[in-house]
Amino acid sequence: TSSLKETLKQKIEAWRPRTTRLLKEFGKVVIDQVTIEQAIGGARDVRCLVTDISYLDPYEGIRFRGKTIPEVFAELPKARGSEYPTVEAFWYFLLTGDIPTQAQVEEVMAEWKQRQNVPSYVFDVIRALPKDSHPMVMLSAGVLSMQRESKFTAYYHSGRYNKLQAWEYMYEDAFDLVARIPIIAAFIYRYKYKNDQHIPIDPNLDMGANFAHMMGIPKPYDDVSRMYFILHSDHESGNVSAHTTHLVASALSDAYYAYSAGLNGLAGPLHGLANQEVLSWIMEFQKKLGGAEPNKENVSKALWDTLNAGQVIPGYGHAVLRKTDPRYTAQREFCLKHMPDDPLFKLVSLIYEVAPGILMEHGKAKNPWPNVDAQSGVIQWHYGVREWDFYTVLFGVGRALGTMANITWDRALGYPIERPKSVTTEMLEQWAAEG
Ligand code: NMX
Ligand code: MLT
Repeated sequence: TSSLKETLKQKIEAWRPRTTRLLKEFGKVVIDQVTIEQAIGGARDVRCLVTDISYLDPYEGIRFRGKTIPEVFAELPKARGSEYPTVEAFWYFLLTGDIPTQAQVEEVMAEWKQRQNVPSYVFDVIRALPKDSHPMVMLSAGVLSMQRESKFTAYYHSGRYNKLQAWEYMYEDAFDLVARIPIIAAFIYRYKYKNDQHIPIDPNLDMGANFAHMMGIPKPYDDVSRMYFILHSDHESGNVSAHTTHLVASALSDAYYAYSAGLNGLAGPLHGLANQEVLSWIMEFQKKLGGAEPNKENVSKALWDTLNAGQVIPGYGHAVLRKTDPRYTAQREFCLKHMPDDPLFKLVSLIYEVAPGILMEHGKAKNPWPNVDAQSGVIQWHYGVREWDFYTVLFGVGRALGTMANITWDRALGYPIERPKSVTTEMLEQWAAEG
């Protein structure tokens, strides 16, 4: 057993009594109540999920294992000559809550490499799809096709399934999946946009650097990748991709079934696809400008046109956040340091100056501030990934880290099948009449 799995085992065994005690001694303690508005309105703010991997405060934003984004970037071991931690170090941290030593990171890296062999049929499955299929379809289908590899499913059907040990098999699948998904993503990119010309894995590189290498993009795209995957990894449990993954896995479907489903949710324009929508909005805006300089007036007019057409401003608003997303800020800081004069970055900054005021005046969105998606595409664009329908695939590679850590812990803590109760409109009307 690797030291990561051994550490995880100790953490899990130490944690289990906390969950058991809460259930046995305090199971009936009320932590929330549900209003009609929440039942109809997408369960907003209803506290009914538990995760220890990350927590989202509306004003502060995300904390991964209790640490803010700047703390994560400062404290985790970095790749040599890099400004950002390795994804491997972050994976160890998400799973265990501990900052790994350099030796532990190296061990995770070695294990990661052993797990990153993508079966060749995955590429056949992707090639069998119509080439104009959205890259998220290719990613989801590629992930799903690996289901036959599942160690968890084999264990479930082995006749010796033990609830206390099930997490070990989920962990095996989860780790295989996170190691393989960047290879599949890079394959999709080169298949779809680079004449099907591929660059083999470099076994000497960490995950971020290897992804940049396979994409065919020089430094600092390795750091862009590390930053991007870490920032997109997790956003507590209620977001569509994490929640879907958790829900599907709660039926004891394996990691491949669960994450393929999660990716399908990520592909919605109100969720992860918003990063592609931001770029397409900007490109449409520039086309309409016809070479004129963007300024506050023409940006404001374009934003109002979008709102008046009944559409959302992509990259703005959030179901939980009530302030600028710190993931937006982290990427903005990267831009200010590495690409301050990029014209697209300047335009994104100009939008940031006017959009919140317009959304406030419009008066609908509860949060007028930008989210992660408003700032991520411009960095990809700058380093040459201009095929914006690929951007959500990058989100999906990052989100695998959080969701896979979560479903490993779901099994470790024995969370049951998720099955909330529904009611009818008539029942709501009756309760409304009763006050
Ligand atoms: N532009 C225009 N209208 C908006 C926006 C926006 N950016 N955000 C919210 N609204 C509207 C929303 O459509 C709703 O209108 P109506 O009453 O007509 O249905 C009203 O404001 C109230 O919505 P909220 O309660 O503020 O937002 P909700 O929690 O329902 O939805 C989002 C959250 C993120 C889905 C929403 O803000 C949105 O559609 N944003 C644009 C898409 C986007 O950037 N999504 C990415 C989110 C992050 N991610 O990566 O997943
Ligand atoms: C996410 O990262 O999942 C998004 O910000 C959406 C959310 O948290 O609801």
